Amino acid sequence: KTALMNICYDKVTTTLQEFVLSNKRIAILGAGPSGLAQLRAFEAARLAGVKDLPEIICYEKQNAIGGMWNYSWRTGLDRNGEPVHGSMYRYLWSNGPKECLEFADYSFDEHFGEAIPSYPPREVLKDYIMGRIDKQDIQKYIRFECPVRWVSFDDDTQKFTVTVMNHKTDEQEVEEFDYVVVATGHFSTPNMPYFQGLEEFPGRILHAHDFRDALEFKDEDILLIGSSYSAEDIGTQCYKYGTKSVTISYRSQALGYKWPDGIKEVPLVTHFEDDVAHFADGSSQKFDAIIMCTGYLFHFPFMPDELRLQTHNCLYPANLYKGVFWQPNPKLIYLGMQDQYFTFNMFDAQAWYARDVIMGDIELPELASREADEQHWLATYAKCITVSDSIDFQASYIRDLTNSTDYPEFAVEKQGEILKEWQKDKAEDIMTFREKAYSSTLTGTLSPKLPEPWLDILDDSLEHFLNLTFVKPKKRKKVA
Ligand code: FAD
Ligand code: NA7
Repeated sequence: KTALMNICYDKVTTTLQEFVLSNKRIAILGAGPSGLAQLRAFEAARLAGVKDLPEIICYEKQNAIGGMWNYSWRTGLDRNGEPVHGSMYRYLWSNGPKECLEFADYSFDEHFGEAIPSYPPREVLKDYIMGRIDKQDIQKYIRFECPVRWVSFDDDTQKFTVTVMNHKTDEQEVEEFDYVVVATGHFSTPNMPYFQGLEEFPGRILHAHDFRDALEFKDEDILLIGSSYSAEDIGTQCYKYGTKSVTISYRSQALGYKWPDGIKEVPLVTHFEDDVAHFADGSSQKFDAIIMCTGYLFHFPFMPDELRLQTHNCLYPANLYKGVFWQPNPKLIYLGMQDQYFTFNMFDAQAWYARDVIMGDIELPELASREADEQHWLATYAKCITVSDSIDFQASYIRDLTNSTDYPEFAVEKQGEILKEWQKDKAEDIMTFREKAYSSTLTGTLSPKLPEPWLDILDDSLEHFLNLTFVKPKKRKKVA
């Protein structure tokens, strides 16, 4: 009798669980790599036979998936009058080895059917990101041209209300959800500083967010302000496509690479007089254009203060448990908000963890334990001094997440070592580091090399790149 009662009880609770879970609704805001990782995490559970999946709606401002990788020629406003999300430009090549961003459940070898070099151009990387998505299937979850306008949370009902503008129907939509996943990225809203005299500068003044084509600056003397990834990449791009000179003005620290003739670094601008910039070391120079490579703002205009992440670009934004769950209300989830050595595989690690929490497979501890965990990570982060420390920190953060889920193994520490090699390659020669080749930690495949110097490959299209005759690695002779 007891056994029978247990079976009945099990049935009732299972049905109840199914009922409760299948009634859960999740909003994913943004269909870039982070939002797609969240969709993929649930899809992986479905493929593994999990039935009681929640209902998901993904709201995307643009008219296609891919986020930042969905290149847009537009600047300013899009066709719906919304701020253009894209900051990517023509001729952009991966700025880190592809071996360190490989999805653990979908290798480059599987996607391309052959080995490709370690630093592919933008279109090639985009093709890979899209490759693991079933484009037909995914459309049913995503509402395109639907920028999120506002998110609120009701303490009584414990539900979020999400308001979006559906530009396709020209109507506002309001829906309730149990969880909200914010995956709207943080490299889109320019941080645009002011320097005295800018208003009199006669040439173009733009932010890296609006930079699209290096050829626009051919034969010009250009000034880049800022000294991080955007400055080094836009600077080297412009050099590659025939800019007369590139001057990089730094605030805290020079990039310090061995620059070719035609690129130099100077301290911060103090002020402008007409087309002349004056620098903190007393030097001055005339310029044709200024590109602010001064980073991006974390911008969530659709979030009320009590739900809004407020941080600068760093490896561990405060107020997020496991770098993901909003501490005061962990039903609000932020993906991909870290500065990024690792990208796509880190977004996956976060999305798999978030899925398991939503599904009830991982139980979140109480607020005090969550805060203690966050403090532990923040204290470790505070001890990071070198770039190597930071890479190790992000690798151990990812390992901490993947330890608790079924996301496939991808030797994140080994990838960290590749990132350290990447740093050395750049220090050795910033103009040739993309000619190096690394081995995939998933398949063991050693990438072939580019057949020509990166500086000489001007056509970065997918078609041209895949038609290059890559230099295959020499087979090692067997030791007798
Ligand atoms: P995003 O890709 O920014 O996607 C966010 C999505 O949210 C977008 O589709 C956007 O339209 C949508 N969205 C925004 N606001 C709203 C709203 N209110 N409502 C609805 N939807 C909204 N990473 C690398 O791994 N390698 C590289 O070489 C590399 N190069 C880069 C070069 C540049 C110039 C930049 C800016 C970034 C680069 N990155 C690179 C980092 C890049 O940001 C990540 O690879 C990745 O795109 C981040 O994914 P995400 O989904 O978090 O954000
Ligand atoms: P980052 O990496 O956030 O760097 C921003 C840079 O801008 C950094 O060097 C800052 O100097 C500099 N900055 C910020 N404000 C100012 C002012 N007011 N004056 C001078 N310099 C300033 O942004 P990036 O755009 O380079 O890279 C972001 C992503 O885009 C990255 O992942 C790439 O893949 C592409 P600081 O060192 O703080 O003094």
